[in-house]
Amino acid sequence: MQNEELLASIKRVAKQDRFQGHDYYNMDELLTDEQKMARDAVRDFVRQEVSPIIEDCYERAIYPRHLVKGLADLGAFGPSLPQKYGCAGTDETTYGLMMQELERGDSGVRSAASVQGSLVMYPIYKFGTEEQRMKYLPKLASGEFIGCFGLTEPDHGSDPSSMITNIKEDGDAYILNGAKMWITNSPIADVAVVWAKDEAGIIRGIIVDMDTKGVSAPEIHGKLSLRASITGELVFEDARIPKSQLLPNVQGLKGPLSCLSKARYGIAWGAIGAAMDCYDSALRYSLEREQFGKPLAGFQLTQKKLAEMITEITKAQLLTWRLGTLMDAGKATPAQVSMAKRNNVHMALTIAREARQIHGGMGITNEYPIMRHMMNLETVLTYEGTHDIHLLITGMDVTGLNAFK
Ligand code: TGC
Ligand code: FAD
Repeated sequence: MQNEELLASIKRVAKQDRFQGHDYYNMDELLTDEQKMARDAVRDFVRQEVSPIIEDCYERAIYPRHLVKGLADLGAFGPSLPQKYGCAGTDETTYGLMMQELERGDSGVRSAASVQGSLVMYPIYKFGTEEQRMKYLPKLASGEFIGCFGLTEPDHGSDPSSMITNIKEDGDAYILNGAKMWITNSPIADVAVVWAKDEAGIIRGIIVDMDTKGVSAPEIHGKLSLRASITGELVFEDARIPKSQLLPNVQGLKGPLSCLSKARYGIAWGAIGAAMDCYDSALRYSLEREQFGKPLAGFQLTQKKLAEMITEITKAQLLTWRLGTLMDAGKATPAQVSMAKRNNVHMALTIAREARQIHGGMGITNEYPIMRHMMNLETVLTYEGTHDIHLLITGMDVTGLNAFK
């Protein structure tokens, strides 16, 4: 559990964060001034608040909860939701750029923002009543409340439609039973958006206040990835949830899946941030480190690695910027989002592995961010739909044949 003493013990290092963004195809020319300002504000926040503490948090598996206030002040929680609910009302590209910068800092920090915004606030906004929106959204936007999203179960991960968590009517309430697994932020959450089957077997979303009797959230320990993020279970034992907490405006798996489309979109941008950080570090290291009397960057094999890295980053930037414009126009399909999530996370993981090689032995230390990004990206490759699930989504989209059933 995260207590104040633990948070106060987080070490701040004075080491300079020398990251600079990479923009080989002048992508900045495609961005508005507002988009660039939002990106740069998050970049500064990461430099000042995340970089100095992240290695210590990662090593000791501490979720830097004190960052929540700063993230809220940046508008990182649900930035594209309306201002009426305490959000910034930005476009989707701005949201993406913010996720890119946060994941440049650490995938766990981006996770904190994308779960809160896309998986908790978005369903309440999209599928909730006005009363539910007013009750929860301002508090989630300001960071007063932490939210979590319960879809995955111990025996139902890639196939959430087989879930067994359920609600049964009892007077003015639903009785919720079941268990969710691998839930980001559940041990520290104030509120959970939980997906459960009703008595007709239809998947419904319900907002659960975490202090409800019969609700618990044991922490999952022993993660060797995403260590600066807190993960737990959600256990429901005859938890009595008022009927007014049901999200009335969606039924079926498309409810949680449409939230995932938003979050996967953010991950597509986020992965570019992690990749840029690895590339940036590898480029600098290879120019400064000499072997055989010249910089590593002067060897053809190193140049091959660096040239392939910046090529893949640039392709991902173009793909993702275009996806952002489709999102803003309301035209992006879930399959297009899947392609970008899958491509970009794999691209970032490949770059992290190559960057690790360029750093030689130093690459395995926490002097450099590489190994931390690499370990984090193993989770990112799996959550929000695994690498192979997204491949099958693309396969189904282009062939019209469903390989899942
Ligand atoms: P299927 O029959 O294909 O679809 C059911 C209904 O949903 C619709 N749909 C979508 N709607 C919106 N957005 C999407 N992305 C959608 N994908 C499908 C679909 O049109 C259909 O609608 P309708 O009206 O006909 O009912 O469902 P299926 O059971 O065959 O499953 C398909 C599959 C395998 C692709 C899906 O189950 C899937 O994506 N599985 C992966 C599970 C997953 O991604 N879990 C993520 C858990 S949350 C998480 O990881 C958070 S990490 C947080 C962090 O820290 O950042
Ligand atoms: P499985 O579904 O058991 O898959 C195992 C392997 O089998 C994978 O390689 C998969 O690709 C493959 N596979 C499965 N089906 C097929 C198929 N049809 N064809 C080919 N291969 C297949 N979930 C939430 O609901 N909320 C959260 O906040 C959340 N946060 C997470 C945080 C972390 C750190 C992690 C690790 C996970 C989180 N998840 C969360 C859960 C995550 O979404 C699941 O781990 C993911 O969907 C995969 O499910 P699984 O782990 O059960 O793997």
